[in-house]
Amino acid sequence: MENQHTKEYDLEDLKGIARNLRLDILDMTTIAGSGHPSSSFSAVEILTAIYFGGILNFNPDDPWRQGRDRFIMSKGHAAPLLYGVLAKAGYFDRQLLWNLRQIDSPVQGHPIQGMLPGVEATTGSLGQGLSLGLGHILGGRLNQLPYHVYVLLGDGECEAGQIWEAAMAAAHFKAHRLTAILDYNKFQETGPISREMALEPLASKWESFGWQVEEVDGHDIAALLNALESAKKTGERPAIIIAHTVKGKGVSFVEQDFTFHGRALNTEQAEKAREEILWR
Ligand SMILES: Cc1ncc(C[n+]2csc(CCOP(=O)(O)OP(=O)(O)O)c2C)c(N)n1
Ligand SMILES: [Mg+2]
Repeated sequence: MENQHTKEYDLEDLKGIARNLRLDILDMTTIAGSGHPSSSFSAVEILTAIYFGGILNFNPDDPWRQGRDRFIMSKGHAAPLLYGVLAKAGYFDRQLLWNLRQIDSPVQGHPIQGMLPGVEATTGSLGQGLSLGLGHILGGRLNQLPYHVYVLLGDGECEAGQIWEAAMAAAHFKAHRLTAILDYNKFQETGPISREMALEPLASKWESFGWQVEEVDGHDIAALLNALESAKKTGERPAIIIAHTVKGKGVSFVEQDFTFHGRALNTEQAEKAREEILWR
């Protein structure tokens, strides 16, 4: 089978991968002295489930095979997480991770398509990834390639109107192989979502747009895997998994502190964070 990662890891392995990804994110951003550690920590379990839980059909030895499943990091500022995952999956040497945000490095602050194998889209300008994902679905339909497309959205990102255009279009085009995962950490850059521009009632909004909706604890890998499996069986509807998460998850003094958005930990904070990630 082309998917090298199907059933390779059990739940304990996956939790270990998640822990190591948090350490990588911490090191990448602290070395760079900038970046988005809290946005990356928030979605660690989501990407662990997708890439290493046997959900995504991919092969780093043949990264652009036409029939591959696609993962699009629509909240592109969580690039450190994506890079950590792609290195772990074998797309490139993990030494590259320590060049985050350096001039001319392929691991820029936001993902750039064409600079690294496994990066499916240039993102960072929020709001575009769901439309890109739908485009892949419609292209796959024309080419008779039944691949699945996964798109990770931020909750602040869902304040962008293009998300809702894509939501409407995906239902209209019966994009049942499209799965969005919403990293619902309740914060965006400048404060709580409920204050900046509230999204609730969120599940019923997506349902009314014609999507299959499931809500899960976004740090529970087993629950995420179940939800990702049911998202493969939606009849004709696209699916969204609303994953309730904690921004900064794993490091107590970063959790829910939106002033850490776009701020790296200094070396002293990073040492405390490392202890917590390892032992908490
Ligand atoms: C179109 C656009 N507007 C504004 C920004 C600046 N920006 C970067 S991250 C961010 C907040 C995103 O919040 P959310 O989607 O909730 O992500 P997370 O909480 O996971 O960091 C904003 C406003 C941007 N990158 N793109
Ligand atoms: Mg958020």
